[in-house]
Amino acid sequence: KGAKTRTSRDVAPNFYMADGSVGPDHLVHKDGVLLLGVGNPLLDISCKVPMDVLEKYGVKSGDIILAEDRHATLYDELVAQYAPEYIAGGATQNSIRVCAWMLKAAGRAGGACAFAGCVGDDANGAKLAECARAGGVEVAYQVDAEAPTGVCGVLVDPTNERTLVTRLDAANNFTKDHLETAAVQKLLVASKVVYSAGFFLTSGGPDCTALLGQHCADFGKRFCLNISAPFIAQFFGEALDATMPFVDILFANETEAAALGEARGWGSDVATVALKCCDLPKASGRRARCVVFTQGADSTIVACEGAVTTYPVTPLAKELLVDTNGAGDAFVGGFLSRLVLGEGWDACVKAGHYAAREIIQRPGCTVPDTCGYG
Ligand code: 26A
Repeated sequence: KGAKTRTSRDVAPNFYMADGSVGPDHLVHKDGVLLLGVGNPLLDISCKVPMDVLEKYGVKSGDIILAEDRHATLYDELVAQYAPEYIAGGATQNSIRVCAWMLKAAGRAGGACAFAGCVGDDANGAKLAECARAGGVEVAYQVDAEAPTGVCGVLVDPTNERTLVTRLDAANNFTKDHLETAAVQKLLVASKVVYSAGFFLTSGGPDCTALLGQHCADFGKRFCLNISAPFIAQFFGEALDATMPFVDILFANETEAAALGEARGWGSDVATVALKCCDLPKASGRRARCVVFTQGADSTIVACEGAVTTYPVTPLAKELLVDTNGAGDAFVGGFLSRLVLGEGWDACVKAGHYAAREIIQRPGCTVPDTCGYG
């Protein structure tokens, strides 16, 4: 509250209403950019490993962590001994790719989704760009000549659980200046919704989310954030606090919601945590914050303006489940694909559930060529 809200007339001629007039809400850029994501571009190095690899590197099955010195040799070991699959990753970019895939099926192919983040000047960075473009995502990467493109070790253990050990490298060197370049400003101004995974708080940090969030608050767009991992709730509380006033839609899964509740002294009941998050102060008084918590195969909850709505998930037969890695990212991609089209929460959640269900039937956060949603 309190922040002065400019109208879209300040930024004409970029914004047009569906009828061609310039208007403050449901802004649509004439070039059609609907969603901009900013986050850590990573190449996933995914392998099946025995339990002793987890023990050797002191990681717990299911953990999501930033690599420390003791993980330095992990990546070479994976490459040398465990025949990895290389899959384009990075939580934010995954969601943006899934959103582009869903939008394509809705007849909005090309130019609808864009992503910015920092990669190295190397083959892995080129591979990520190629994969994003092939998926219909326009990329505006910052390129760091000094550091390699970031990687995420995805350790699939015999219990079929995934442990993610991320070495950010170049992704960690993303700077706010990059958001101020003409290439990114063009996308930001053109966008209708901006999304970052909470992981981005570890690299770009609250200065970057504040720039993105303030832009959205000023121009009546939505800024969306994901908690992404329990460690963000536990150890990046200050960055989260600084970002939260700008957040129009907050996403998390049940574990992250509980971690946030515990860190704030709200307890771990997800509905309670959701309502508490709704009530945190907001920079723009334009619309109430909406909080969306997924719970795996259990119902998704949406909290907004004091009400909690529950959306059951259709169970997937066990034998069809391949890999839950990226399920949360896919849910967000599906959800945002309907949000940018101006649809309501029911349609957003339905699309989120569809996208997540597709992605868990495949390795990593990858999509089939065609999307049957419609
Ligand atoms: C800062 N960290 C830890 C991370 C990540 C991450 N993306 C951004 N920052 N750790 C894992 N991921 C990505 O999460 C996806 C699964 O949800 C992985 O690259 C993987 O594709």
